[in-house]
Amino acid sequence: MVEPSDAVQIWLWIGTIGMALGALAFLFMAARERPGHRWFQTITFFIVGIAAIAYLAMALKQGYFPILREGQDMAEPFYWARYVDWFFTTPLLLLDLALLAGATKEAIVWLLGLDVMMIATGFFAGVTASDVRYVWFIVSSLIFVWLLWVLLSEVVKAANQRAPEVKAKFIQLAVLLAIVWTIYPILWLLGTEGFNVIGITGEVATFTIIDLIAKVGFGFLLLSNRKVLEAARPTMA
Ligand code: RET
Repeated sequence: MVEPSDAVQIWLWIGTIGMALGALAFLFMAARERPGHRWFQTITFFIVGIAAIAYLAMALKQGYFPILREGQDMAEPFYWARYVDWFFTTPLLLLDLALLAGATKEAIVWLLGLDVMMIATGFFAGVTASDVRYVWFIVSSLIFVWLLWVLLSEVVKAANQRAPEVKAKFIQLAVLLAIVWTIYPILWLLGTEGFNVIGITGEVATFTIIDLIAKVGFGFLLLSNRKVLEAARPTMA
């Protein structure tokens, strides 16, 4: 690896533009609502806004360093900027979902705490050159399973108390999240962090697509129905 290839760069620019357009759309949606009535629009704006920054850094050939991993014969870029993005944005995605469900504050702390632990251990997996990275991968994956369990038990229980249209929106988004998020560890294993079956271009391309679905797609689905958002509005302020 000398420099990221043109194909990698194109995907990173697609990610940057996609996230930036999403951020603009959600900012606009937030601006249309009264203060105190735009929690979901605001949280979702920050999710894609932060991702746009991470993608811009990567597209500008920043936020990575080359790493030669055990079992591979060539150094590959390790994009640490992704993990900074995920560290802040995955808790916000879960917060969106937990507020929609009307989860207890305690359940929210569990969900976000587990998520932060999953990303931190995932970062150690990615940054480690030796096969010790698979130890971190397993730890992170176990925390991920725990997180999904909290989401599908505790948080679903709260959502069951909601009005039918809020509950239906929650189920739709929770299913999308559970499916799309499960692709991340699989892609990690297939990509350069793991066994490098698909190569860096395949990895960056697939990450871009699933990141856009997990953030912009999720955001539009969540924000598309204002009646649902108003019914689920947190009453903190
Ligand atoms: C890693 C590798 C270690 C094992 C596991 C992972 C899970 C990552 C996830 C990331 C989700 C990212 C999202 C980004 C949106 O743009 C760190 C890949 C379990 C679930 C939703």
